[in-house]
Amino acid sequence: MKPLKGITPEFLSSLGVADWGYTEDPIPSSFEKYEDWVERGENGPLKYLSDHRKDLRKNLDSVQSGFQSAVVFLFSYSEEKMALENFYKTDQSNKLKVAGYSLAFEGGDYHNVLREKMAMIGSKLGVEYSFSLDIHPVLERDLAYRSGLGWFGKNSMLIHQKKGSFNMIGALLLKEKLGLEENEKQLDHCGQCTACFDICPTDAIDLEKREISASKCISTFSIELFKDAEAPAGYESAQEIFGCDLCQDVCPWNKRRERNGEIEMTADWPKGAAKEIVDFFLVPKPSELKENLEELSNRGFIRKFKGTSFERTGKQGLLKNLAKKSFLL
Ligand code: B12
Ligand code: SF4
Ligand code: SF4
Repeated sequence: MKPLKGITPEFLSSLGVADWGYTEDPIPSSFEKYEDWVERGENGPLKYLSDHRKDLRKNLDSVQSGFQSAVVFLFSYSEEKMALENFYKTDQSNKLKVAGYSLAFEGGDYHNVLREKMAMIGSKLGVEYSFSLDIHPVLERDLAYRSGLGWFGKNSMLIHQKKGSFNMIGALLLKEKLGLEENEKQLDHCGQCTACFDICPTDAIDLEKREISASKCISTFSIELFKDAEAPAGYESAQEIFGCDLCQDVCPWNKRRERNGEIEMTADWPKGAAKEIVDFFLVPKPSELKENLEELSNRGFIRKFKGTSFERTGKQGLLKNLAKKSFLL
């Protein structure tokens, strides 16, 4: 990783930055692809992608008025993801699975954690900025693509050739140019591989179009829907109860890193809220987990999981996820 305007790579790494890129281009290269996807209804229940906020994604100027440049970061959670995978192999594990990002950042909601980290970088840069971090009407994979941070995989993940795809994307949108060198855009390295398509339990990936159907993706059902809803076919027997990493687990660009010993194991994992989540969701027998969740009051749930990714989905949302599992009927 290169230094960023006098900020050392060591400092950036200490914040979990796997790589960063820079672009002065406010226009996504794939807006038409996104619009077509939405027009075909592939956003399913995610209405914020098709309402008035859709067109805001055409130009970064709608999010940062007077936009001149963006510094884009990949925040890695490969280390915690590897620790989680190792945990799944132990006798302690109840064999249920959750999205790796939810157990990274010490179990804290990445929106809060990464915002703080980017604010530290922003203040070192000494510039005025606004954030783009998931909830903003920005095509963030495209922003990372045009900053040279990766290519769009067939599973639609932004994949970095050296750092894989277990990275969250965050950006500082600036009203001035920093005049930094822009990386070359990364070429597609999926080749003939179809591993993500082959593994997806709900058939959510369209290989040719290189997109996913949000209605069929386990992540939509299990994270974004808070009340009773129909589960996508294939969900009932999958081990995933909150989000899904399957199409990344099998990706050779993640596996290669693991095989080559490039991922440093997090020694002290899980800690903080991550430990609370592991102990509650990933240790008790699935039927006990369901009972424990039912017994917890809504307030008790919020107290226990405040500041984590589970807070938003909530007790009812998680009970809905468990209710659709065939092994719990
Ligand atoms: C809506 C959303 C979802 C939805 C829909 C996902 C989807 N694929 O659309 C659901 C709930 C299913 C979801 C799931 C997940 N998500 Co999500 N999600 C988003 C969100 C908020 C918007 C994405 C969006 O606009 N979708 C519309 C589709 C059409 O766009 P897209 O998926 O970005 O795909 C673009 C590229 O694929 C590109 N493209 C594809 N092929 C080609 C080919 C060419 C030639 C070109 C030019 C372009 C191109 O065009 C598309 C439009 O830009 C973003 C945050 C953000 N503001 O961007 C996070 C985001 C995409 N999610 C993220 C994550 C981590 C996940 C999960 C891994 C979480 C989990 N473990 O459960 C899964 C992964 C599922 C998957 N395989 O995509 C990260 C991805 C990081 C990365 N390295 O890619 C993001 C960027 C959040 C963040 N700030 O880090 N997510
Ligand atoms: S996250 Fe899971 S359900 Fe969604 S596309 Fe990937 S493998 Fe399929
Ligand atoms: S699993 Fe294969 S096809 Fe899918 S994103 Fe990774 S390299 Fe591309």
